Amino acid sequence: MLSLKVPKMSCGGCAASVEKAVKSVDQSAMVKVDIGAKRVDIDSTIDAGRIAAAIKAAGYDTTAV
Ligand SMILES: [Cu+2]
Repeated sequence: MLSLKVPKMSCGGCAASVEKAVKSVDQSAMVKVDIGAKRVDIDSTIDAGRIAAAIKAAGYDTTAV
């Protein structure tokens, strides 16, 4: 399980964008977004760096939890 803080994520639209970015690198990833905590939990076999890069490419910086 990979947990990331996404400070700029503030609404459902952001959450959808982040989830879409994760799924673009791993279609079968399990993504759980907590907008209040600005946190994303991702269950995936894909390298964490690639997932973070995809989220960043969608416009959201991430930090490790
Ligand atoms: Cu938003």
